[in-house]
Amino acid sequence: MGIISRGFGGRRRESPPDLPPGQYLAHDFPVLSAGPTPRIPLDRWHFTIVTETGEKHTWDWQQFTALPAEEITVDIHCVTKWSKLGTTWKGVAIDTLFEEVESAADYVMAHSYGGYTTNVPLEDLLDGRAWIAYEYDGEPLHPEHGGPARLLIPHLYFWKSAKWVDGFRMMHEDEPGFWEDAGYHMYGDPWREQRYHGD
Ligand SMILES: Nc1nc2c(c(=O)[nH]1)N[C@H]1C(S)=C(S)[C@@H](COP(=O)(O)O)O[C@H]1N2
Ligand SMILES: [Mo]
Repeated sequence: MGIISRGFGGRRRESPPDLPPGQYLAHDFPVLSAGPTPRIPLDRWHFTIVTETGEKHTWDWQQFTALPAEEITVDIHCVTKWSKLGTTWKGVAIDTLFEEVESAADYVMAHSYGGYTTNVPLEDLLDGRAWIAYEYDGEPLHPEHGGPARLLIPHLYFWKSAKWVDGFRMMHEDEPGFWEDAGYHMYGDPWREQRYHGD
């Protein structure tokens, strides 16, 4: 078999160490949306946190983009098995929003324009682990990828990163969002391959 060079047929295919189990590298940026892309004019955009006591904190676009923002470079992992390494974003850390919000609840339901929802423990949104991103790759976030602004929680499967996000509802108990209610995992850690309920 001398005509087959080493490394072509002779080696097991190994996934790169920075890919969670079962994932492959995507070189484009797939669009995954469960419905039509909502178009939200910036002068009508709002983001609202409703606490467990019913208190509301709202930012309009001007107030939101006046908050301190960060450049973020992270890997993202979709449950349909594509991953994208080193994506770059600009956004506001969720920590920054919670400097203005008093809450004793442990869970968040993220809500989006268009009706999508997804649940996340509050602690997973804090300590610099999640953002509301409004730029991707140096450009305003494209509507198909969730613009004007989307949640970005890179350490969980990407369905948790709600596109067109418009608010959080604080909850004492964990409740399923859109995909979680359809059988996907309540938490969704890609490194533990928590794809579906029961994984
Ligand atoms: N509002 C909303 N957010 C969403 C979705 C959706 O259908 N609606 N799909 C989720 C899923 S399953 C994935 S993989 C990512 C896809 O983001 P992208 O289209 O920017 O790649 O968005 C997540 N956020
Ligand atoms: Mo996904």
